[in-house]
Amino acid sequence: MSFPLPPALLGSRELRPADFAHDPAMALLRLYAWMHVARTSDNRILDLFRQGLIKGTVTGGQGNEGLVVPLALLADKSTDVISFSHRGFGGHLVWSGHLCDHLNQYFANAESPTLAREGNIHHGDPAARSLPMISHLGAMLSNVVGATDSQRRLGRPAIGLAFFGDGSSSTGDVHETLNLASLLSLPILFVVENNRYAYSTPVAEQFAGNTELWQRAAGYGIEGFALDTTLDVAATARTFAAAIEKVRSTSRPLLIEAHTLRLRGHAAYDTGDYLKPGEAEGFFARDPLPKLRAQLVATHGPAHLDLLDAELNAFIESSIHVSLAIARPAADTTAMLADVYAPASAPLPWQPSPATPQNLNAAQALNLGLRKILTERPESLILGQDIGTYGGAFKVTEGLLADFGRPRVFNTPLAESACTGYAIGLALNGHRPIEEFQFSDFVTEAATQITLNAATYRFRSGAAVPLVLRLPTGGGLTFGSFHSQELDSFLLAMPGLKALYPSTPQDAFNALLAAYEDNNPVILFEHKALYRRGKAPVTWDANYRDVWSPKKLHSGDYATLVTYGDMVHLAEEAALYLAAEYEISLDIFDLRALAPLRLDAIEASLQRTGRLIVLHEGRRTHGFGAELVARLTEKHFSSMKAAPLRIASLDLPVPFAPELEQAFRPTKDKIIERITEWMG
Ligand SMILES: Cc1ncc(C[n+]2csc(CCOP(=O)(O)OP(=O)(O)O)c2C)c(N)n1
Ligand SMILES: [Mg+2]
Repeated sequence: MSFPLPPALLGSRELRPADFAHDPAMALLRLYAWMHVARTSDNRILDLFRQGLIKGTVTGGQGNEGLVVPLALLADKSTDVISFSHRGFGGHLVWSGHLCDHLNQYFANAESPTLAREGNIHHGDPAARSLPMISHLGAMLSNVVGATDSQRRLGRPAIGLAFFGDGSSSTGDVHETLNLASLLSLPILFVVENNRYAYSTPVAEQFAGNTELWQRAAGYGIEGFALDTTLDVAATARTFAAAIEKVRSTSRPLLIEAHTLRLRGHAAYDTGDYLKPGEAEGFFARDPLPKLRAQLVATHGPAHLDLLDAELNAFIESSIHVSLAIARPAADTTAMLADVYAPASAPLPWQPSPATPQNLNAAQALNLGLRKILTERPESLILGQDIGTYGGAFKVTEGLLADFGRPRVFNTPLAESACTGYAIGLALNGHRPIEEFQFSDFVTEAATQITLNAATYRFRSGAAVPLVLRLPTGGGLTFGSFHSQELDSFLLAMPGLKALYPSTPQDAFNALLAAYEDNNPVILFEHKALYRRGKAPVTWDANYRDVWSPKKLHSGDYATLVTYGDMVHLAEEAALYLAAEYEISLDIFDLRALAPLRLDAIEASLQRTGRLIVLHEGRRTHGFGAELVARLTEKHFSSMKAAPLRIASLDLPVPFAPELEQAFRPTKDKIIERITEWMG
């Protein structure tokens, strides 16, 4: 269905500082036209919600147009990066697409830009560097920082525009991101949309002491100022234009506390009964849109403005008409499931090196892989805590900074959430970051970015996030509860993540290359005990992608044993003992890829042996073995000769003392004991 032709005044989405000098009347009319369309559309969206034609809820931008429309018009849409907040409908309209595209999102129809997988304002246009929001406020700021850095690295004079509310200013992500942007000296315009409320909570209940949010800028070593965007739209636009220019030319972040309005409450369901008497009327009295209109009436006459409004309103109504007529999407679960991951990519044109095998431990194999990637792939970069001069807590990145330089190998502050969000932004714009977590345990700090942002990106926006997260994992080293965990089932309960878990130096090298070239966020679990467990020959392996499938390590007929990581080696030792003492042999599989699971070879084995043993280091309850056992037995129940056996760690926090930790996790002796008991 074709979309209605927009009125001529909406033909331009640009506003330049020079426009105010050359044709101030036209500049004001353009601002007014976009603000009016934003306001009226937001109001109509609220009506349509109340009529039941829009589902979920709607968080309107009424009152915020005087902030977001000038900024969107002034930004360079051909290069800048932006992520609007839930008050940014007017900004979305200006940035890209037809009004109908945005309405399609609200109607969640078959032409919705998120394929109706997301609702209301949770859309964007990643191809045009408008990064869609997730609900978790503050989370998108670091994405803007990453994508802007990516643009700059590609030689483009981009800036980033990142919005957050007064309420959101309390999140850790906002703090982490302001610090990171300042540290990396990136050109980001941070805009606090201060409407003095977070849902029903007034600013007085949000923060104490200095409530001037712009003054926080000094703490990050950046400039900041406050601006009341409710007074005079032209003056606001001129101030924003100067701010954009400054950020672009200095490549430094800037924080603007923009005082703004929330005219229709928090969301469609908000009754506003927490407001003081007369407070809502006070908001409307400060509304900049009628003031701008009155100014234009004085210059152009009332009839001109009436005509303009009528033309804009007719466009809105015909756009609503068109979008409403588009059918709701047919529920296609196959298509939805197919879109959780970005499609398989062609292998990268790797050099066949090293051609001669090198005797390396897993840490050295990973270092070799990182070196290969940095040498052959200009879009790669490596970040993490202490990975620079120090070479990482486990020395996996040793020497890389010296050889490849700080722009591509750099230390990050203790800010796992913002650093992961930053890596997501880089990945969205064509870079391929590899992020090292100092210990896998610290992924909980970045849980939102990993599981809700990166992992869902493809499904909800179509954009790929090629990102490698390296997680030094597992226990057995007396590191205690917070440096020893296996978080595989915790992370992989969320859709959209891939995961590899190598157990040998060669597999570690191969897994790194396979993870790197994948167009999805891939978690590389690196067991800390394996880093220096022993050396083995490592070489270029043309079949490196085989790490996405299990590897059969041993053939036997009594049972099928599935394991991965450090446990692979214990399983092999236990199997030798069982063969010698009990004369039973096992089919042993090193799973290697935890997501997606490819179980064909294991299933064939299980059909033959009829007995299943799953061994892993993670805790038993909700452990990864529960999924493996369920999948394999529900499919092959009729071939099973015995109940499946799960060998895992106890349901405890990882205890510290060596004796306690040994009691917690599987050991060779316990594996033998459990299997022999099970054999009866
Ligand atoms: C991290 C997080 N916690 C809670 C919420 C639920 N929530 C949605 S909007 C909102 C208020 C946000 O206030 P503010 O940042 O000032 O933005 P405003 O809605 O006023 O524009 C809350 C609490 C959320 N989206 N994200
Ligand atoms: Mg607010």
